[in-house]
Amino acid sequence: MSRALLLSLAALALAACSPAAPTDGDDAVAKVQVADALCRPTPVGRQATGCYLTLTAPSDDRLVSVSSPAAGRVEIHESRMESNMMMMRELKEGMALPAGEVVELKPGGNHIMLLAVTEPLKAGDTVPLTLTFASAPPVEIAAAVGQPALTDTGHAAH
Ligand SMILES: [Cu+2]
Repeated sequence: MSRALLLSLAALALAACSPAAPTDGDDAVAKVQVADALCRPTPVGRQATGCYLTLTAPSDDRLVSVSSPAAGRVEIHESRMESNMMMMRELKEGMALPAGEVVELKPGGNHIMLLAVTEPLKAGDTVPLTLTFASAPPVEIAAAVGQPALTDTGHAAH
């Protein structure tokens, strides 16, 4: 075999390699994984309550909004301690979801806030939630209603 032929075969092999390399994003409609969805029962006489869940986005994304037929309005909240009081604030821009990272919404931290809840939520009920993301398709889930386990802060603030 001549040297020139060997070189051209090598070039062909290289050329065949690069464009045919499989892309790792072959699942173009990868969904955000949602787990452990739980809403607290509505306190007696109140129409607002918090929901918690964990989100894992396949690529960098953002939880932009949540809706539910069980609530007139749903907001994404953060909780912070201010002067020894737990304060809540709406995250108007939603929440960043870094690729592959498990993002927890939990008591004492970020949570989903159901407002103007139409019917009282009792333990054992389920609440349909639709989560909307900046890039990934929306995800519909049924969150269980119940009391979350106490967190390491020792009290059950939402
Ligand atoms: Cu809240």
